[in-house]
Amino acid sequence: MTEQQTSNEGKRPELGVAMVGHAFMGAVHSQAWRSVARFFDVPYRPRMVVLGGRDAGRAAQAAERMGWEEASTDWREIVERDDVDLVDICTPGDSHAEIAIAALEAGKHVLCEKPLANTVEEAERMVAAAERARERGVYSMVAFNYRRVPALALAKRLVAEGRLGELRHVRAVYLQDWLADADTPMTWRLRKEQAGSGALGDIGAHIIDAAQFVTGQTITGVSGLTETFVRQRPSDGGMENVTVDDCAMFLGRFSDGAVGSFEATRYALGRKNAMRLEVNGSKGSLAFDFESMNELWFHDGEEAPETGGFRRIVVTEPTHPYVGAWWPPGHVLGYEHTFTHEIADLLTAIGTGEQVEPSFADGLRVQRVLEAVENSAKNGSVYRQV
Ligand code: SOE
Repeated sequence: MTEQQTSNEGKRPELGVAMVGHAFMGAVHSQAWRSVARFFDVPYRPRMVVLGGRDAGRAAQAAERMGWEEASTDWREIVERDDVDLVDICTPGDSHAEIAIAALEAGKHVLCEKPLANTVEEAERMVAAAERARERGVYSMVAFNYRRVPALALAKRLVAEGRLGELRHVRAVYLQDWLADADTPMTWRLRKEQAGSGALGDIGAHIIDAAQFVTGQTITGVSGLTETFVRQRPSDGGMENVTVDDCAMFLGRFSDGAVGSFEATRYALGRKNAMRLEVNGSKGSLAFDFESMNELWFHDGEEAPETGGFRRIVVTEPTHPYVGAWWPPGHVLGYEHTFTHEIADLLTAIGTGEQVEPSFADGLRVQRVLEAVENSAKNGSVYRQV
C-alpha cells in the first residue's frame, strides 16, 4: 500500500453498496468490499449499507458478522433505496436476471456472480438492460474472479505481448471432489431450476471465461459430453433426483485457430480446487494451477534447449498485475484477493466512465458456450457452433 493510497482514503466519496445473498460468495465479496479502499487507490469508499437474505434472523446475523450496517429480507426494497448506488448479486442463478434487471432499471450499478444467468434468454435480457443502463452512466460486471488472479492476468499479458506466438492448444480443467461421496446431501447446486446446470455452469464457466480471457480469442464451436454419476441424493429424510450434470467435458475451436479441451467435474477425488490452464503457442507455453495460485509456469521456446524448459515464475513482484498494492515479494496472496481486485477494477471503471470487463456481454458469450455444450452432449456430442 503506498502513502498516497492511505492518505486519500478519507477524502473519497462514498458509494452505497447492497449485497443480496450471504453464503460462500456473500462472505468472500464482503471481505473484498471491506478491504478494497484500504489497499487500492479506488475513486470511492464503499459503504456496506444493507445485506439481503430470505430469512430475517440469518440475514441479520450474517450482516453483523460480515460488517453490513443492516439486513433486509426484501431485495425489491433494497434496489430502490436512495442510499444504495450498487447492488452485488450473490444468489443462486435463478434470481440473477430478475434482481439485476430491476437494479439496473433503478439506476444502480450491478456486480453479478457467475454464471451470469441460467439460460441464454435470461442473459440476453440482462445484456439489453445493461446496455440501456450504460447510456445513463450505470455500469455492470459479471464476477469471473479468476481473471483477477495475478498469475492469470500475467498469462494474458504474456500472450498479448506475443511471447507465446501463434496459439495452438488450450488445455483447461476445473477439478473438485466435494460430490465424490454419493451420500453427500442434496444442495441447490444440483437442481436445474435453481442452478441452471451442474459442474458445467458452476466451474466449467470459469475455465471457459479464463481461456477466452488469457488467449484473447472466443470459442466458436464445441463438441460436448456430460454425465451424472449419482442420480439421487439424500434430502429431508428421503431421496431427491439430481437434475444437472456432475461432469462436463468438451472440445472447442477458438476464433483465431487454436483448439481446446475442457473438463469440469466435482468427482476428481483428491482435487479440491484445481482450476488449471495450459496454453501452447508457436514460440512458448504457459501453465497455471489455482492450487498454487501464486505461480505461473512459462516455457520460452526461443531459448536454447540446453537452458530452456518450464520456469516457475513466483507472481509476487510489484510489477506483476495487482500485486503492488499488497505485500513485499514472496508474501503470497489467496482466493479472497481475486475478489478485491475485481471490485477495485469495477470501482475504477465507474469513476473513469469506462466499461469494465467481464461485462454482461462477456457473460452472455460464456452462456452461449454452456448452451452449445449442453446441446451437443444431448445430441451425441455432435459439433455445435456457438
Ligand atoms: C463451488 O463449486 C464453487 O464455490 C464455485 O461456485 C466457485 O465459483 C468457485 O470459485 C469455487 O467453487
